[in-house]
Amino acid sequence: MTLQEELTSTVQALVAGNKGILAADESHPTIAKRFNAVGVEPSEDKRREYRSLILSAPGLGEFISGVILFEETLHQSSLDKRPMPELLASQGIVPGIKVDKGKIPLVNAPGDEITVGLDSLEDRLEIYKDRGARFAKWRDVYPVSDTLPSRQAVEANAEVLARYAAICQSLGIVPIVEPEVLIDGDHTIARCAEVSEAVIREVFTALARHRVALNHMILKPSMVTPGKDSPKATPEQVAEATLAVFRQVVPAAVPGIFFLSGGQTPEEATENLNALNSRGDQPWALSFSYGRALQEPAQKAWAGNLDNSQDCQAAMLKRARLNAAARAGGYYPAMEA
Ligand code: 5MM
Repeated sequence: MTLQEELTSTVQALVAGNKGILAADESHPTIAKRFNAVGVEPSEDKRREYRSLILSAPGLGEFISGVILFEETLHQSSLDKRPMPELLASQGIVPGIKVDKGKIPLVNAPGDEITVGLDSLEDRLEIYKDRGARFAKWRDVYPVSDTLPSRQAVEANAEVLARYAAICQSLGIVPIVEPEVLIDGDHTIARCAEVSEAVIREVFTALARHRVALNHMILKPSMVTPGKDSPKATPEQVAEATLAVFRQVVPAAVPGIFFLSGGQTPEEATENLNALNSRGDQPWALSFSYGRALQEPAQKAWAGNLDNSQDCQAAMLKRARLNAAARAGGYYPAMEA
């Protein structure tokens, strides 16, 4: 297969059916926070146990097309001693990998951060690809206030995101481009829309500058919502505001917009996705690439105890199934029961 054919086949597999992507790529500090919340002491063994459990939930591949792994997981074996990428392949799921190295303060831009990890990215991607990864993910983060993010942050983060995406495609790896506009704060939905539009516009300007093929990438943005300390918007308001922005700035050549959950509850994230998919045909597939909103109930059910394996897997499957229904606009709250 040529590199172009590889990219096409991976994108098609990721966007297929009513499926979405599971973000299971928490760095060590983030997964430690999640484990502490359910009373589990974080360790390499516990991370392996938990991730092996959710990834082997029977039938997960019916609703999940791809999983974003953290580097450690890509090299681990499941509880039944199969390399994790092999376990995913047996479920019909494409393995992916988070490749950014986190954020640092952006010099001369107080309050803003820049994502790092471009150094030696090619070498790391070759290793990840040998191990089975077919797509990658890089996340930039933008805080929202009256003055943030600064213009420097918007431009600098877009530039690195585009360089990452170009490098991935040159090696036959599909880039997931994740500009996360944070939900923290008390801003209005209108302010979130304004920031989202500026951020995503700049991202696509940089992607064009670096000649990234838009048909061979996936966008993973935040939905347009009010800040978490402001009154909530209804799913219909979120869908309307989100589509108003995305129709202005996301080219139709992009095959899929796979939203992050960003601090929404599992139920909210599903309802909002359903509202997005209930507003008629759009140029792109609108799906999910949730971390917390897919995993929170599974983590609670597991609570660090293998005796809870079945409940943990059932909780994982339930959220995956309901979000797949939302991707088709066929979710209704009674399905939660
Ligand atoms: C799963 O969390 C991912 C990794 O975050 P850290 O590097 O900060 O540990 C994160 O990139 C995630 O993929 C996205 O933020 C989407 O996850 P949510 O939970 O917002 O849906």
